[in-house]
Amino acid sequence: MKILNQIILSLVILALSAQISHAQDKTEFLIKIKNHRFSPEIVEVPANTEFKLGIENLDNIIEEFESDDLKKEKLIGAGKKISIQINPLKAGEYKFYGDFHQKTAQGKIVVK
Ligand SMILES: [Cu+2]
Repeated sequence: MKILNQIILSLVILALSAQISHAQDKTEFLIKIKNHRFSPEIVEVPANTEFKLGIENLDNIIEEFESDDLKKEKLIGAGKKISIQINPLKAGEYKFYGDFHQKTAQGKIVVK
């Protein structure tokens, strides 16, 4: 009986940890910053789906990812990578830019 309890307990723990890792397993779309430009500049994502936006700054100067449409703003140190959680979006276009290099660092998320 004790062994059966232990088996059940470990199965429950397994199921729970699988759920947790699934919850963290959201698709990440990666954008790189190089020479004060985003690559890619246009990111297509599915509508009504939670996702992560990974932004890697390959420049040797700090940048700030900013989007008025998404209401997000986050600093990315030189050579650093950040990840931003994005809640499900309706179809449409959402612009973003690098606050410190707005002339070149422009992009948009196209939600379909
Ligand atoms: Cu800013």
